[in-house]
Amino acid sequence: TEFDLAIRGGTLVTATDTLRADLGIRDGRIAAVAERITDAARTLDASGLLVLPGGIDSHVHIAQASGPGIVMADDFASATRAAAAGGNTCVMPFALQPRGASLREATHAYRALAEGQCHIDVAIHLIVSDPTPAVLGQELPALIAEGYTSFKVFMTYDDLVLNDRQILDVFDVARREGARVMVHAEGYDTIRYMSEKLERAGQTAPYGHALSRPELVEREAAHRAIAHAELVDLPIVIVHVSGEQAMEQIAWARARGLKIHAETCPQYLTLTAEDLKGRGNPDPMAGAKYVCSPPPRDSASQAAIWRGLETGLFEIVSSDHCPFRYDDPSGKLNPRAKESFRYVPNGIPGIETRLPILFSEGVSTGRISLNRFVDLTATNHAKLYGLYPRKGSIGVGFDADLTLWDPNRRETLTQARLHHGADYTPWEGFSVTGWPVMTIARGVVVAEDGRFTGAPYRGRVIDRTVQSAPPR
Ligand code: DUC
Ligand code: ZN
Ligand code: ZN
Ligand code: ZN
Repeated sequence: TEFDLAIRGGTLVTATDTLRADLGIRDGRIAAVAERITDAARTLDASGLLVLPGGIDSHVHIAQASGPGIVMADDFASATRAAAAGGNTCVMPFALQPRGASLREATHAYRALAEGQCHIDVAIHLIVSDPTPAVLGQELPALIAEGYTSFKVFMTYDDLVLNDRQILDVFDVARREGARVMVHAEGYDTIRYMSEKLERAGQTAPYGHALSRPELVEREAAHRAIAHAELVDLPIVIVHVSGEQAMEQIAWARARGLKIHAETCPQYLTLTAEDLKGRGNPDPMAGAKYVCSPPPRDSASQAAIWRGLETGLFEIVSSDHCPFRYDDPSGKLNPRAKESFRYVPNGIPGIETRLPILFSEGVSTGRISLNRFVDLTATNHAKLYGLYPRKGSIGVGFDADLTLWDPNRRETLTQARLHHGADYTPWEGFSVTGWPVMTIARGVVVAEDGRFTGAPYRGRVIDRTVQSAPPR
């Protein structure tokens, strides 16, 4: 037989085209796109279904430390299982450099956690928290050359924040070495000022988190990051943009001819700051389950984010999956979380729900096209982070990373059906139209009907090369 697998009768969707064709898969890659493919060891009938490039989630946190004693509630096995069930074929988590530690050693230790434990492919970003001369001069350039071609910097958090000079120095290395930089744009000092003021006034409940980080905190940091990027002449990605004020900065920068990329997340389309009040749940900590940074805003912000998706201001939608457990007697949740919003770990789970939410709220409602959906959830991720043209689209030579999607299937999101390590979903009871009915990772079925199929760990840790990073 010519092919290992044929996918027949489906409608192929890429970022640019929608067409009726069969796919022939050989050795984990797409070997043929043709009107009719017959000579295959196994055939899948995709009639009535969309055949999409598998989702790429380029912003997820897996097995990452989050402050003293707090670790995220997913390891590579559970996170990639959840990702696959949600229609994804590649995720990009972060190797975090703890302050005072070697970035190289932290990265290699993190990679060791991933090797042999992934159900789908993984590509690893770095987080630079301590740009010492050795990190700037040797470790970071060496790691970039080794295949870790993207990294994130933070403008807030006690144990992650870089000052302006450090940001400039790190940007400078990225420019010289051809790496992609992601920026968490929220101002450290503005947040501290607001947090202390709220605490003095006794506003310590989870909702205080939203009050402590008003939109201007994000706007100011976005502007500062953009100015630093202009000074160094480096394109950057501003991640998890939550509202109109940061969007205005990005639009302003682009009008000046600067290359500023932008990401948003489903939480900024579907949640609001009001959710941090706990949705009527009498448990005073119920709102903690919606604490993420930046915080979700209001319905006007949601509308602005939708406009940004329609106009192309946003190029990618990621989950920013950041899972914690709340009913946890073992104390992984910092016991001080009850004391103040300041100690509630920041982040919400979403690796498994990103695609259904964006499809349902975006495509099924007619706000964005199918092709735009594919661009926002797969193609642009691959292009921005050096996975293209190996991943991110459908065509001869691409990895056979595919999601068969039923655009009409109606489902209700619920924790009981999810595979992630968190013990809740912020979207409990959320109805969606459109569902991943099969996920195929390098030619092998890894999830069916929103359920992980139990295949062995075939996911690889992918090294990238700066040459395969896109032109600016
Ligand atoms: N930033 C992230 O990117 N993820 C979770 C928490 C945060 O602040
Ligand atoms: Zn190495
Ligand atoms: Zn962030
Ligand atoms: Zn994140």
